[in-house]
Amino acid sequence: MFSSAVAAEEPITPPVQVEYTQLLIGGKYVDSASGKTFPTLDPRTGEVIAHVAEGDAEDINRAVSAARKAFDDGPWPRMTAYERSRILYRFADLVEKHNDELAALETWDNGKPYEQASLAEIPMFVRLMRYYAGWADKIHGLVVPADGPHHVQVLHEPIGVAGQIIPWNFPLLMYAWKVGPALACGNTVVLKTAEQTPLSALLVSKLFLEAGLPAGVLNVISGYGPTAGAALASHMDVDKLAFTGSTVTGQAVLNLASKSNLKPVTLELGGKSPFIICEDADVDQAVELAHFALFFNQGQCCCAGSRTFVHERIYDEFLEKAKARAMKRVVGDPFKKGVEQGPQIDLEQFNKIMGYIKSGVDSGATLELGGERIGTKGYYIQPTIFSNTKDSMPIATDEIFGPVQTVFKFKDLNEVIQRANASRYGLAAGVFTKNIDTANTLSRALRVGTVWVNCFDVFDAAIPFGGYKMSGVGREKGIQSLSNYLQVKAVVQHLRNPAW
Ligand code: TXE
Repeated sequence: MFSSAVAAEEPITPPVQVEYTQLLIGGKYVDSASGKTFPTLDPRTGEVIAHVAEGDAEDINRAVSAARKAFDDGPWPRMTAYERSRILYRFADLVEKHNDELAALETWDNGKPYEQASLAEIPMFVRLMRYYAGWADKIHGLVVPADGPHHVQVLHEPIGVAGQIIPWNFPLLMYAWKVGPALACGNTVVLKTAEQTPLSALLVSKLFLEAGLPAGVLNVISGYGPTAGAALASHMDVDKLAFTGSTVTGQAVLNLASKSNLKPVTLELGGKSPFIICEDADVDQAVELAHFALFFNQGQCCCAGSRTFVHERIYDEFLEKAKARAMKRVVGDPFKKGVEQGPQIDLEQFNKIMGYIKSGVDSGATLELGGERIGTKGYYIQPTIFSNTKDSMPIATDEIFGPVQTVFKFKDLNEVIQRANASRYGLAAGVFTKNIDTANTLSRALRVGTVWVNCFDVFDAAIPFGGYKMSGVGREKGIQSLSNYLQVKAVVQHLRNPAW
């Protein structure tokens, strides 16, 4: 039996009200130009939480104009870097003060456990903002020694208006990853949130205005991808595009960017990350970490450890213990204390995951655990485990983005390296071993942007994150993210008296 009975109970009333449902353009909350709205749904029930202004191409135009004006006429890029830094710090303080309210809205709109949002995600948001606030007045160029009678400066300037498109799995954290570095570098922003989760970005942006962010510096558009998102990606007056989402949509926005004004694009896309458990591993610890690596956030993580490779000597013990752990996973109303797993984001994702579970069974993998919907309301899925999975099956190659763990057996390091790398993705990997030589060998051999050794999902603000191969282009977080939002200008000055 799963510890999932709570899903059947009446949903808890969220301890928060929805106050902001309009678009944020030029420092004001406004209706969409068309007057249209769309419903945002509670994943616990499928019921409407609120109707939100639906931005489309016309609203993107309005938002880009506002961002353009705030960039070209100021004050943002012309303010002192110290003053920009202070606004970001003030914003972080306000977010910290409103931690519980923001966490409640995030849980309501997304379905993630409230404890996860309030104890981890909002504090991480605050940490990210303070990290970028700290950078704002430390971005500077170089003076380089060039041949000839020249004084050469390399200036780092803000790139201009940044268009940013984010997904629904970590609405506030994705906001922080994108908006933090863009504003710290002196850019202005038009942010398009995911249609499934528009609410928390609208609330948190109100705090930004309260912190003193000038009008037009940050504009937030709720709306759909093919309308608002595509208009942003193809806008001629947007100087840079940052996108997080599926690989297919990433390809589409790259196309739109290249066909319009060749704006540079950073992409953070899908993954199928291997989690490799070596023969010397402590099995109990490995089970717990592999469980966390896959099931965290309902399995809706781009870097989820979704291919669990276990050495053959400990495979049987691992599988039994992994099943026992997953059976104890507490699934239910995410507002309830102690709940580890809430509902999936929406019906579309729910159907996609159930389709993959069926495909796993149909293609001959062994369904060790779960595989069913929980309850009749909302999008709850049992923690699910497959074994006897062939590397070529769709459940082994595709991003399922749900609570489905697939366990594979391996014999030696060379074999597991080859199999782990045999993926079109290259976002992240986990390695579990006590042997430092094994850890180093795997870390170097795996073609991924992040290797977590004896840990997983460590997301410090200073650590760069991004993918190899079809998992993306560029890095976010850390010092690396700043270069996404900076232009480099060389100023070459002829010296009349080179002796000095
Ligand atoms: O993603 P989309 P979806 C993966 C995951 C999931 C799958 C589909 O496997 O099951 O993607 O999810 C906007 N032009 N990830 O459909 O479509 C859209 O409005 C411009 C991995 O939600 O990529 C939203 O704001 N924008 C991932 C954002 O793109 C467009 C997180 C993401 O939506 C657009 C989410 C268009 N034509 C899903 N079409 C990760 N890397 O973490 C859509 N959008």
